[in-house]
Amino acid sequence: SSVPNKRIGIIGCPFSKGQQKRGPELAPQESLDVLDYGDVDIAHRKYTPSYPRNMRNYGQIVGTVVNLASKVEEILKDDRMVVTLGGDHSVAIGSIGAHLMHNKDIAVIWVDAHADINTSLTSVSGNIHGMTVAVLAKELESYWPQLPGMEWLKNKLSLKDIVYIGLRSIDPLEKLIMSKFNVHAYGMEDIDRYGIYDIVQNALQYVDPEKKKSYHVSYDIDSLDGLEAPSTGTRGYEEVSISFGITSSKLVISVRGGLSLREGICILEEIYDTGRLAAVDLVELNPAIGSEDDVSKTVDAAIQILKAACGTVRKGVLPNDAVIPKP
Ligand code: EXY
Ligand code: MN
Ligand code: MN
Ligand code: MN
Repeated sequence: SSVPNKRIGIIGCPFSKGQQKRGPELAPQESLDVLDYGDVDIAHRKYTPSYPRNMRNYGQIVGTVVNLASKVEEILKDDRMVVTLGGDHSVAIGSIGAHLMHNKDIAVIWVDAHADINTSLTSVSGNIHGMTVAVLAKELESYWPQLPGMEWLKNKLSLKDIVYIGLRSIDPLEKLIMSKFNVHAYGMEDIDRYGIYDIVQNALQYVDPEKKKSYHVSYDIDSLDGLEAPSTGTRGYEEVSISFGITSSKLVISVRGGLSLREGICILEEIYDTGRLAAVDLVELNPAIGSEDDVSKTVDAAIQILKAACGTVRKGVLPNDAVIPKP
């Protein structure tokens, strides 16, 4: 049986979304060796004069993910599991890009309400966090215009090496891309049908049948139900038409029915158990959204997820060399 990596490196990539918690509370056991690599420098200036269309804040993002990528590579070279604390989901361009530079043979488990697989030409919002997978994808290269500043991303991710868990809000053109390239995905309905444990086992079997890849879990906190993790910007959105007599209007509503925290924890526990979890992103936690209670609930949820990623066993572990005290 493989020995899981107990050495961890944490890196913060706050972008403009505010602060995130990190530190000793993430260390589930005393035997964990957690090293804080600090925060990534956020690029503020425009990176390039040829700014691609429909990609908001491109200059800042392209500059920041390069900085993040070099830190992530450094941590992987130090033989530590990398924990990247976002920031929004565009940070995964840097963390997964770096993981691919370090090891071409990776498998990405993308846990999210969303597929984040829009190109700049399919995106309705122009938000790059909804394009991360498409930026990384080898098969989608010809669907993008020139992306200046992304040349460092030489080893691209094959869409065969990613599997989604927890989808519940997909744009029509994202669905088209996923179907054209046969992207493997488990939506909430699949979890309802088979249960989270079997879904995770199936996902890993699909993405890594030979059990040899280095795993990257990109965990978007909006995969959790809004009741479990309210402080996030995109809890899954859906446009609905409502009509009152002769007037009708369109309304954007938040999509209910996400993962329970227990399902989220189970995903990370099972992936940790493989002994091949090399990198985790925890993204889209936004402390500027909701009440103080909402924020602490969401932070708590994120910590439980990260503890599972670091090998916490909910039913406890036997201490070394201990005896039950007698009077
Ligand atoms: N598909 C929508 C878009 O492209 O704007 C919503 C994306 C939300 C992305 C969040 C991070 O997961
Ligand atoms: Mn996402
Ligand atoms: Mn999302
Ligand atoms: Mn287990």
